[in-house]
Amino acid sequence: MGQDAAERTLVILKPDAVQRQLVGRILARFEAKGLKVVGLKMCRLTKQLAKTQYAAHKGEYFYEALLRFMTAGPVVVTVLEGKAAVEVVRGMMGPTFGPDAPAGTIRGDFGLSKRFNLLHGSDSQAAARKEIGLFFRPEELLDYELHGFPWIYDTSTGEVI
Ligand code: 3AN
Repeated sequence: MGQDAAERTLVILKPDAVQRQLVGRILARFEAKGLKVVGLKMCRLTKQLAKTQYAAHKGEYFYEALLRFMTAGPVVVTVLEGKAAVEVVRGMMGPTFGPDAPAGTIRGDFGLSKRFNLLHGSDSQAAARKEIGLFFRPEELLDYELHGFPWIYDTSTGEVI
């Protein structure tokens, strides 16, 4: 029974999450959900990497502020794997800014700013593939069996349900 059929998504714990020492608590939520951590690193975005990551927002009134924010300190970047990982992670993050995000979501529970919003999660499978490639070399994504897997999903029929 393989564990590798699942979807992957990229999550960036942004400079405010690192500075507010929320990295462990946020990662713990994803782990507790059953998502599998297959890549994890701490780094600091260069301006060029931030521009590439946020190319879609070039020209927006908040673009320069977004680049300043994302390059202001270290980030933690992780690749999470699981069924419907992109959608599941987006749901756990909540709407873009904390004041609008319902309690129970990460942004809703930890954020108050309309600019600093704690984390990024890929918004589609295509975006996930692209973003994972920006931050991780293939050999930095670890292939391993998660022992809890048969209790996170029902695998008894050979399918992952
Ligand atoms: P999300 O992070 O919820 O996917 P998007 O994709 O709409 O949000 O925007 C990407 C990033 O651009 C957001 N994470 C946020 O940091 C920034 N951003 C979006 N809208 C604004 C805004 N009105 N003011 C400042 N930053 C913004």
